[in-house]
Amino acid sequence: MDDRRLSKTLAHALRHAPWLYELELDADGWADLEMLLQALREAKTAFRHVSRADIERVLANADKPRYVLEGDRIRALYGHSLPGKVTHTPAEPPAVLYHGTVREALSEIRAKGLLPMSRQFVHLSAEGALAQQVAQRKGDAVVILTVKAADAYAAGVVFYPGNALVWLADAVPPGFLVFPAAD
Ligand code: HQG
Repeated sequence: MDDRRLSKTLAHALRHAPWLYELELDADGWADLEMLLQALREAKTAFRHVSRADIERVLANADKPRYVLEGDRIRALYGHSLPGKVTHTPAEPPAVLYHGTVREALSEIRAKGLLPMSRQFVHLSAEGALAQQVAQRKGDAVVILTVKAADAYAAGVVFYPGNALVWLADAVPPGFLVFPAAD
């Protein structure tokens, strides 16, 4: 089994297009594991023998927690782009968070702040190094923005934990962002 491909297919099914797998997600983004396994078996020949053990292995070996398997159900922790919004529970964020982006996006971000774009939430990182990795997926001219999360929270911006290192927000106005001096 190609675990990387399986992980990417999980993202497709649980974050982006469950309807293509005839999956029903509840308001918190949970899907029934058995239904997911059946859908994967039918969707791709490579997955025709996929089992719970394969999913458990992919989750256990992942570089970071993206999914949670609980009893007979599974959900993506963050990253959703579904039309219906998945519920996350608000919480107080760390004082400072980071967002990795690319230079091309900066003028828009200066004007409008961070917006969810094609996802349901803005994705923020608890560590600069993670923000760096996130941004490198987008291009070479990487820029790390510091988010004054405590100030934003005090001003009413709502944050939600995704996993230990990923935080979500509906949007972050430009006044709570620190732009690097050179940009
Ligand atoms: C940018 C991965 C113009 C934003 C990662 C980013 C992450 C704006 C892009 C998770 C903007 C959206 C999410 C504005 C934001 N104008 N551009 N006003 N506001 N942007 O992929 O944060 O590995 O939807 O800077 O690790 O890059 O898949 O978000 O460049 O945690 O588990 O618009 O996905 O997780 O891009 O990444 P994305 P992201 P996994």
